[in-house]
Amino acid sequence: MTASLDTHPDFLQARAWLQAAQRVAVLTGAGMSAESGIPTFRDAQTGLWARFDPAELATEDGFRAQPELVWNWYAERRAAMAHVEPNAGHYAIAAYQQRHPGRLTVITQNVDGLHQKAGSTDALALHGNIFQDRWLDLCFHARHSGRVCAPARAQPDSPPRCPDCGNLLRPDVVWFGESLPPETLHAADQAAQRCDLMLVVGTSGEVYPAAGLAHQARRAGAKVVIVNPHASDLDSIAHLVLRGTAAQTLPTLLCD
Ligand code: BJW
Repeated sequence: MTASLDTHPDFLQARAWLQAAQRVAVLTGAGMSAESGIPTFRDAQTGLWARFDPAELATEDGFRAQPELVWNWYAERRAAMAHVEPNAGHYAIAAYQQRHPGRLTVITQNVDGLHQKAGSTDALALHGNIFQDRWLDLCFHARHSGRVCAPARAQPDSPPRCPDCGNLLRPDVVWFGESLPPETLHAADQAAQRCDLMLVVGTSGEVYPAAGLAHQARRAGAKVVIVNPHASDLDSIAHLVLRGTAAQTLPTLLCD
C-alpha cells in the first residue's frame, strides 16, 4: 500500500468490518515495534535470528549451557529497549481502546512493553516481559521448607545468583519448548474465540501457539485482516492483507 492507503478498497473493507465489530482482537509481533527501532527476529539481514542462533539464546538448554552468554545477550537487548518509545501504531491502538472501552483486546508476542507504555494497560503478553527476571529452578528452600528466596536477594553477576541456594536468575520470557503463561494464553484464546475481527500486525506467523490464535479466530467466524509489509505464514488464512507498516497503517485504520 502506498500514499492512497485510505482509499484502497481492501483498506475501506477493513475499516467497514472494524466499524461493525463489537469485539476486536489485535495480535501483534515484532514488526509492531520495528518502527520504534527494535529489530524483528526473522527479517532477512536485520532480524535477530540472521545473526544469532535461537537454539543457543532462546532455549532453557542454551541458558544452562552458557548462562553468562545468554544473560549478557538479554542485558544488551534490555539496555537497547529501555529508552525506546512506542510508535504511531502502538498509540493508535491505545487511543482506540480509550475511545471504545472494552472493545479491543491486545494480544502481543512482544516482550518490550511498548503497548503498555503507549497506554494499553490490559495487553496480554504471551511471551513474557524482558524487563523482569525469575528464578531458573525451583528454589532449594521452597523444596525443603516452602520458603522461596526473593529474587531481590540475588547477588549481582552475569547472571545474578542466590547467595543461599545458588539458583540463577533468568529473564522472564518464554523460550522455545516452554509453556506460555497459562492464564494469559487462556485469556488470549477467549479473545480469539469471541472477536468479530482479528487484526494480525507484524508477525511472521511462524511461532505457535501464538499464530494458532489467528486460525482459531477464523474458525470461530471472525474476519482476519493482516497488516504487514511482507508476506507471512498467515496470509493464506486471512480475509484481507494490507501491505503496509504498523505505524503507517494503524493510525488511519483505527481513527474512528
Ligand atoms: C512489519 C514491519 C513493520 C517488519 N510493520 N510488520 C506446533 C504447535 C505448537 C507448538 C509448536 C509447533 N511447532 C513447533 C512448536 C514449538 C515452538 C514453535 O512454534 N516453533 C516454530 C518456530 C516452529 N513453540 C514453542 O516452543 C512455544 N511453546 C510451546 O509451544 O509450548 C508447548 C510445547 C512445549 C514443548 C514442545 C512443544 C510444545 C514457545 C515459543 C516462544 C517464542 N519465544 C520467542 C523469544 C521471546 C524472548 C525474546 O525476545 O528473546 O518469541 S522466539 C521469537 O519469535 C519471539 C517472538 O515473539 C516470536 C514470534 O516472532 P514474530 O513476532 O512473528 O517476529 P518475526 O521476526 O518472525 O516476524 C516479524 C514480522 O514483522 C515479519 O512478518 C515482517 O514482515 C513484519 N514487519 N517490519 C509491520 N514496520
